[in-house]
Amino acid sequence: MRVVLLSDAHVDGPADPVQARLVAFLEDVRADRLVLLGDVFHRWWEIRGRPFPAYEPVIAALAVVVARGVAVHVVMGNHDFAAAPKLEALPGLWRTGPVTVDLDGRRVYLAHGDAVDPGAGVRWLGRVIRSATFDRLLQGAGPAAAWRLLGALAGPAGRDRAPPPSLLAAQRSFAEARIREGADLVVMGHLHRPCVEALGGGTLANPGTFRHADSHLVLEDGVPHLVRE
Ligand SMILES: [Mn+2]
Repeated sequence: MRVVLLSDAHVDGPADPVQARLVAFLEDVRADRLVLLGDVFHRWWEIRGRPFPAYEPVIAALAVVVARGVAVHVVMGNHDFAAAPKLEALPGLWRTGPVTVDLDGRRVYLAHGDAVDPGAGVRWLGRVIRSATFDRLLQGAGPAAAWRLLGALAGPAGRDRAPPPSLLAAQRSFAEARIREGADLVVMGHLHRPCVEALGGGTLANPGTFRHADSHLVLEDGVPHLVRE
């Protein structure tokens, strides 16, 4: 089985060239299974039940992938957690949070990876953004103002800061714990740094970022390797 895993595209609407690149990638992807490991969208919200129209081409491309018979699994990230209802409504698409799956007989733990981010600011902002009060604020503001406000909070999609060594260490020790619990392979994104490394009798992999490094991960019969375009 061929599984393609992709993370952190952070697409940001029709004016963002990465969005067109992602749509082309999705339309051409050759895989039995496609895993989108979070932060596909840089700022998703639904105002009065309607998602931002800026992302319609990506949703249409996901429907094309499903129609071609590829099993599509989306693991939510911290930038696009609010896309859950729309993604769940797409026929044939499987949406989860962190989850362990069996791929070619290997136990594979999949998560976006923001749970290991101890940044206090991120946690505080995350709680505010997930509150009912914040949703009421955005509903009242309407789609154009909500788009701008979320853009200000999310920061420019093009920004790519190197993760501090402490965060890389936190991801590693989190992965080690999952391996001790029985995972053969742990795949997490969020840090924007690609890797495939042996860890405590298992393997830690990060697809890196489709946005910046143009990288993704391929599992060929359970064996992971990084692809950089
Ligand atoms: Mn993230």
